Amino acid sequence: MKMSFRWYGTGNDSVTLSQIKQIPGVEEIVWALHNKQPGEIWEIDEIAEVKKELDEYGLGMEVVESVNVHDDIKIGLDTRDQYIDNYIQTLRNLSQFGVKVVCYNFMPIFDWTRTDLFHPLPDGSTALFYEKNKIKDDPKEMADYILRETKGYTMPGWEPERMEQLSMLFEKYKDVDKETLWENLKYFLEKLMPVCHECGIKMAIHPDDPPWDIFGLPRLIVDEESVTRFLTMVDDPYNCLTLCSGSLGANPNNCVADIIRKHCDRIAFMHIRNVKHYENGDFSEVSHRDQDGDTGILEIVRALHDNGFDGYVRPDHGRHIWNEKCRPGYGLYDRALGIMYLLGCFDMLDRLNG
Ligand code: DNO
Repeated sequence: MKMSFRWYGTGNDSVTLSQIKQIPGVEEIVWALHNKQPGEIWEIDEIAEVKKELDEYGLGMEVVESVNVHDDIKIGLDTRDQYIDNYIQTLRNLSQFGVKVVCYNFMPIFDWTRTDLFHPLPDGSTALFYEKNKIKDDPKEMADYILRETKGYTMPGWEPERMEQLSMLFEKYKDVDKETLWENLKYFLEKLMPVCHECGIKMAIHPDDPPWDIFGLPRLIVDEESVTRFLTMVDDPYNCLTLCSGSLGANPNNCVADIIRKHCDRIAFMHIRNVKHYENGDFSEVSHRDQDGDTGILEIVRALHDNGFDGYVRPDHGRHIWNEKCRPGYGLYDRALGIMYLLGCFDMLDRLNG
């Protein structure tokens, strides 16, 4: 297992590489070229710049999150082949720098969705929160809220340029039902797999967050059944998961540890975070400590450990604590605490079994 930390790049993140370097156990930076639009090729010289920065701190760049998938691929338009070719070129370029895992999602239009980015918790910190009743039919209000609250930082999937085109995007997706989306995902992955073998890069899909349909848009990777369907649909060791405990764990019927026990060999990347459920369907993100939420963090770590997980882990979102001003969910302090908790669990299991 390799511990990693997501970083948005110089000038685009409140956290610095020198701070990350001081968190015990972090070997890899989870990175991306955040200025790139879906469908654009990531050029060699742009990737080389990131490498130069990370090399200075002795931090690796083996995991990319995310190379985003162009909507035309998800919708299945004729133009998709050109965008798939570009994606393939990006994979080839990334492989020259030793990238091993590419995280992506196949969610139509929106990436992860929350209704409150700074919800107060009883201990005085704030965290990301989802209030079911606030997700109405019209996503415009949500989009405006998110753009306002991210305070200058763009949130992946909610970039202002995309949000300006919301009605056009909804129109393009109007005939895309769940089965069509599955077909388009299969088409995309089948084109990519030979290149992934050649380049040694695993494609690791991120589950849909929250794991249910929103705004009338279909969502695919939502539970154990759909994860199994996904892995068998393209049954290839390079077709993998970014298993996000917080995304799947938002549905109280999902047991993330069970999914790990069943599919550990196909998990390339773990996002570990904890969620607390409310009876009315709302949920709040909480600290990584097992007792603070309902996700079963200890069981998750145990399942990874017992099944010999050898992929990458990152603490997913953290709370905002000690008055930190940061990207929603992506501060330094609580994610660093999360790492220490998770490494404590992994180290203890190693010691007990060693
Ligand atoms: C949220 C992240 C997601 C993830 C994408 C993968 O914090 O986990 O935005 O990066 O869904 O493409």
